[in-house]
Amino acid sequence: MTQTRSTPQSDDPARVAAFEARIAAGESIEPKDWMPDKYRRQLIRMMSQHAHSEIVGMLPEGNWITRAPSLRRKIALIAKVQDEAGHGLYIYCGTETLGVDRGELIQQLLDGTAKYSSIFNYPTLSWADIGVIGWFVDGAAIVNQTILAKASYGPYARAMVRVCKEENFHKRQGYEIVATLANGTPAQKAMVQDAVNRWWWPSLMMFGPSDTDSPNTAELIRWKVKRKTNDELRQRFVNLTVPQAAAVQLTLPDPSLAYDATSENWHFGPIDWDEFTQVIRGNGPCNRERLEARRKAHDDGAWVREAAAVHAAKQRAASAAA
Ligand code: BYC
Repeated sequence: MTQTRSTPQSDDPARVAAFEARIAAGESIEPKDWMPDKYRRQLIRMMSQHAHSEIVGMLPEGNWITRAPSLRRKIALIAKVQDEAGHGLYIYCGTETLGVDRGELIQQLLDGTAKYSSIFNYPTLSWADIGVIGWFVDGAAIVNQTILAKASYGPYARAMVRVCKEENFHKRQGYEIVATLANGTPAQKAMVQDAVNRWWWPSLMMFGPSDTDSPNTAELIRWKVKRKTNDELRQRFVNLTVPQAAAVQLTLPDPSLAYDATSENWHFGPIDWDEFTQVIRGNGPCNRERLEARRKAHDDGAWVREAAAVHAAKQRAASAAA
């Protein structure tokens, strides 16, 4: 703990006012700067959920590495999944700048007490799902994270710059798979349309509850962690994706989709928030499977952590003796 780190007692109004003036002036908050305890806790909550999402997000696509239809597709998919591991580690590092230990955060994930993105609790049933995940899920992530690259907390904002560069590649490889299948045989076209039908609504849920039901948004916007609300980002994603679907002659599964020339937005139908609530409470189609896979990976990696700890202890002893 640094001396500048805040405690609940230190959140006196004068310090909070000075902090908020820095935020209002567009300054970046850095790890050793004073910050209100609630700002720190909000960041730890959001960043740790984000890191967990990247790590759990490897699983649905990882399932298809052995079944990719060509060597070229396999290489691209391995690289994408590896990038996601990197994003997770990068964001865990960012979270540690706030004074938490990543071991503690990972334990919360393994215990089932931490959240991660709802989207990764859906199954990948066909190769087309890999294309649609790149197009929709990475596409949604880019919409969300391009804005987070302007977040008030420096380490998180900087992490997002790099992450978004890689997500752009992920989205393109996904859309290219989709375009190839959409221009393929009738069976391939049916397969990709089926994947679009299954992933569309869960992708809209990625942006979180509607603004009226989002307990954290107002505070995060005030502190410029979030720069746009959940509904604003969801609308942007829909506006970007509708023409992309038309370009590959696929149909988004929403009969209410209609262009509103006044607002220049694509109006969309109601989201099934009951489904979203079930998924984030642990009752989605693959929640249990995902956590079991993470626990197994953690247990299988125990020997690596032990060896690394022994190595680090030896290094410390050697430098102390030198
Ligand atoms: N899933 O007040 P709200 C990726 C929770 S991975 C689960 O609106 P907030 C990728 C929310 O946490 C990208 N939970 O919250 C990887 C809160 O619960 P708590 C993941 C959700 O924070 C591999 C409660 O609902 N992206 O790109 O203002 C392959 C109320 O919500 C979800 C990020 O993590 C959800 N979808 O806004 C491919 C981005 N939505 O904590 C791609 C960073 C909401 O109060 N995070 N909840 O118990 C964010 O931008 C924001 O945290 C959110 C939610 C927009 C997600």
